[in-house]
Amino acid sequence: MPIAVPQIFKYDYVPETKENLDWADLPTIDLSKFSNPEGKAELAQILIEAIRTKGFFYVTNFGIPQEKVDRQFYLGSKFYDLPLDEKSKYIPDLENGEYNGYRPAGRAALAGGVRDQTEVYNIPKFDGYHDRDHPDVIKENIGEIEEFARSLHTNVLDPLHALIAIALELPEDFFINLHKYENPSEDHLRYMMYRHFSGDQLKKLTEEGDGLYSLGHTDLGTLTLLFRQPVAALQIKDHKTNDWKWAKPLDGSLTVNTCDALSFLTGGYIKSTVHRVSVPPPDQNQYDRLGLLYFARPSNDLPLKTIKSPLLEREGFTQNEFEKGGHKVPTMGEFVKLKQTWQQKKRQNYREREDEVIVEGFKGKYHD
Ligand SMILES: O=C(O)CCC(=O)C(=O)O
Ligand SMILES: [Fe+2]
Repeated sequence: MPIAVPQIFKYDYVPETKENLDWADLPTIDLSKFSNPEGKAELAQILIEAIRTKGFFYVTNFGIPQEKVDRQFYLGSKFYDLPLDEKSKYIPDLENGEYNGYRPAGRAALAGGVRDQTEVYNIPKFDGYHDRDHPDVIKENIGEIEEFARSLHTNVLDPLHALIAIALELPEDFFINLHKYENPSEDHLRYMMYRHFSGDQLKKLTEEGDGLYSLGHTDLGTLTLLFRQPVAALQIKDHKTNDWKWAKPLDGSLTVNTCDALSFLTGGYIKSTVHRVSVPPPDQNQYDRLGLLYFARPSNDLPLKTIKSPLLEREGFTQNEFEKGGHKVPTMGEFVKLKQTWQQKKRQNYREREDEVIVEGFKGKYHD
């Protein structure tokens, strides 16, 4: 009889940086206050202020045990341990904007003539419309992954969507209804691996280039959830000062940013937050950086027109870039397809495809 060997499922995080970085000062949404009416009203105000001034905020006390998060990092690390041949079986038609499955490193041209070393594995929403095959390590744990993804929807996205609706003076379930889990949408969970650069490559990237793993960009959905990431690399562009600040990992928290769809739906009242990923500080640049993210998006059939809200009307946010320019308003599904196609296309040169029209009224941009 084989002896049962206890399995160690903890993913080992790397030590935090000791460098004195210019950290962003971000507000926190403590969801333990969500269950009482005063707490909820207070959170709605903190959230809208955070979104309007910073575009990034932390969320704490969302009721998902740290062990479940650690397990996801562990599964992500196991996926990235697979040989390239095995992972490559799951590459979708990236050139035509497909993004669920595996994206290998080397598709983006970074500064200094260096190619990216970032791998992505996207697992779509379990809504019955995204049937995909996975390698064994994912397949064998798919029930747990589904439960985790659904818990993000219930424990994090639903309350945040309620708070945004309250702040915009809309019925509490307004955004929740646009994101119903059972409706087809392009939500996905992501394991992301930034392999570290060393030697010549690191030198070229940081000395000849701008030292960026990914250029300044906005995400295309509603909210992006990032699990605590001890390797400092994410930088946020401050809405007011335009300075780049580092996002600090905070224990037991999620870092959340607002994205394109939320900006379209609110006529630009909520901005899509610009962020980028830098080479980590010197005491961490020898580590690979594993990320765990969730990208939330409204239903595919939702037209991206400005919603009616008493607050938006009072403040004069009644048209987004499609409406102002007299362009056809795309649905969320159309917008995802077009922006993903722009994003996923392989680049031969740094900053290729900048200012390309993605949809009439919206161009592809790298933000400095
Ligand atoms: O890795 C990160 O911290 C951010 C990644 C990101 O911005 C993205 O994948 O859109
Ligand atoms: Fe992003």
